[in-house]
Amino acid sequence: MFARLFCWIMASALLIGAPRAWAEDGYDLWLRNVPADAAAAQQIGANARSIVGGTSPTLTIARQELQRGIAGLTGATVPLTATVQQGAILLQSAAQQDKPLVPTDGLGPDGYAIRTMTVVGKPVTVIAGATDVGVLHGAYAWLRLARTGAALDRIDMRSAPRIGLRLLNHWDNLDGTVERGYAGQSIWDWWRLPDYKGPRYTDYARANASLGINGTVLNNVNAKSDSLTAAYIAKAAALADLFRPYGIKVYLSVKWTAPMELDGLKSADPLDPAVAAWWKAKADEIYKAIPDFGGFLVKANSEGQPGPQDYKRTHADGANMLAAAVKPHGGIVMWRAFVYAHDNPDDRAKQAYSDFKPLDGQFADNVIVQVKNGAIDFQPREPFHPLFGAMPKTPLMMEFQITKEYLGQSTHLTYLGTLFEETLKSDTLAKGKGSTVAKVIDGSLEGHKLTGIAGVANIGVDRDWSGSIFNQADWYAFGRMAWDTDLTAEAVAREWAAQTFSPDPRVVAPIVAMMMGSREAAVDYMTPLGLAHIMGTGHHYGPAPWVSELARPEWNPVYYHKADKQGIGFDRTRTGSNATGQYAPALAKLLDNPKTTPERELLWFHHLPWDYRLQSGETLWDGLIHHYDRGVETVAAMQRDWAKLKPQVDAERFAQVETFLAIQHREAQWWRDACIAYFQSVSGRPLPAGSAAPAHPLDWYKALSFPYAPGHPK
Ligand code: GCV
Repeated sequence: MFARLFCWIMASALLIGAPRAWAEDGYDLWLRNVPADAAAAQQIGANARSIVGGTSPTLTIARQELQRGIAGLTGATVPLTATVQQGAILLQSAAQQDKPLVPTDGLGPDGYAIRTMTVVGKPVTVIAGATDVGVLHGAYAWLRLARTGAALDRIDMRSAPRIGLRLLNHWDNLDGTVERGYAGQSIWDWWRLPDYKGPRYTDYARANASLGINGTVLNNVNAKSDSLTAAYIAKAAALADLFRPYGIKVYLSVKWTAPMELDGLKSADPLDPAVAAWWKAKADEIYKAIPDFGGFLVKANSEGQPGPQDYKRTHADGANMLAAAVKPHGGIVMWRAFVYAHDNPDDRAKQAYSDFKPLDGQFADNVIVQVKNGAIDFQPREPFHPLFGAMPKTPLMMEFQITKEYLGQSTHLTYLGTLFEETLKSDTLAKGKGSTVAKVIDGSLEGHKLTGIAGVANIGVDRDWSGSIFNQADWYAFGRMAWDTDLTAEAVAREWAAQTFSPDPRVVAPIVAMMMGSREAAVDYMTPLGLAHIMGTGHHYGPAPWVSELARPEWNPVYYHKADKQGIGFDRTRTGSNATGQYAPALAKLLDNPKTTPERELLWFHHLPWDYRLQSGETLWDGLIHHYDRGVETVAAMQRDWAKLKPQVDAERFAQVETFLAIQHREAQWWRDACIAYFQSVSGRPLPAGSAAPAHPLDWYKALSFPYAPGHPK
């Protein structure tokens, strides 16, 4: 045993600082179990000599994860023992213990405690939870410590999520395509389910459970009724069975007109008793197949989807009718607030608030309203959505987009942890200072018990799951920050880089630095200073600020930037569209004045002359150009920083990132040049000294077309 361990340590020592001899394709995500360096392997081994644990399906998974992880890190096989030995790991679920060794009160159903302590005179590590799933989360947390090189001999930690629902939303279609998906086809092989359950499903559950994600909405919010047929319910049930031991529930998006499409009902009016009875029977049928089914997600009266407003009913009427159907089974309804109507002339950024704010207090207690982080649509940067803090009587859940529809899709390195952190820490001022968005969604601001956060998944059948190695970090960051909204993007990036590449600080530090500046770089080369929605039509790939001829005003980029000879920006102040008036008065007052508006959101709220002076003293025009320049330069710097990491990163992943950074640099330049060419055509201004002219005339950029761009719903 010791001889084997010694050989392993020697072998892994030789590998330190050298590229790995075998291929890394990203499949293992942050759960890579590769040899730790000698000192780390030794301390892992010393604190994990055996495992004492239960035999439930979930505790078995916890034990197997530990065994697999420790074997990968140290080369040692860790036995399951009945008695406590020195250096053992004890898995303790209060649900299965008369006298838990570690108190589990306050941990809730998902939380865990890990403590180094003495049991029957022997130093051991106890991983405890109030439930088996809590223990599983604790096992993953212990492995995270081990993989990141943390000390394992003096652990005393407790961790429980404040947000109850931590879900992925898949925009996966039944035909295998993924709306806004950039990582290949859907991982759900609907055709061969429920019979064939490939290994990816289990690995998907492992990855999510390792972050504490506890639910998944399987199908696109632009839903097909077919997902509610008996055949598809059976397929969803097969997935639910696989995910259950990992603490992950299954949810479905539903199409409002399903009763008409599937069973020929005359209407989908939520106040029609026949419609309510249909949904009740459908819910009963689903719960028979999936007893712990989570509930429904609904996109209604939005972008052409049907909904209760088609019958002159409100969103609350619709949500409450569905809520009544799932309530006897303990289910919930997540009703999306992403609405804007093609016939509403008001500022698009105001429309969700206008529809939903008057409904505050009218939703059933098992309804939660799901609100995107910003009021338009997952832009590189948006101010937080004005509904946060504005509906005190209604639980609101966050919807982030992990897939990067607007942030470079599969190739750009644009770490979203900073976007998540910026939004969660935004202060709504709804109940005075400190009324952060995080406190709205964790329920603490208004005392709500039903709480949630969703991320639109970036997962597909690509071998690396997310279309690029660095896109995995966005899935990781979503899960970790959903679990603990206090985590900083930097801390999460550090964890991720250590587990995904190496805990060696010479690797972690430069990678984290690249990640931390990356989203701001994308904002700079795409939509600086609060600009938004100036990308290509439909596929949303690349720049197109000139588009002005689409049927509805709010489909056109020119609607969003309003650039002309005199200036640029959308006047959303009191004297403009008055979107500022949807924020708490103290905040609205700040946002009404360009001098007290955060400069990063300047043109979101204000239309300003090109000569307006920025905080730097330069004109708005010059500042805009400099932001574009800076964005491109930052990507070039990322390329240089990555090149230096070649000796420390395996060849396969190094090459992927190197190639994608080259694409990103080319596309950043394209964004910069196309936007400058266009804005210069309207402003008529010269470029500031030192800024290069765009590589091509404006018409060249306008002529580009991308008929087969991925992720675009046809
Ligand atoms: C699922 C944006 C996207 C759509 C998406 C929609 C939504 O408009 O471009 O693809 O549809 O948001 O969130 O419902």
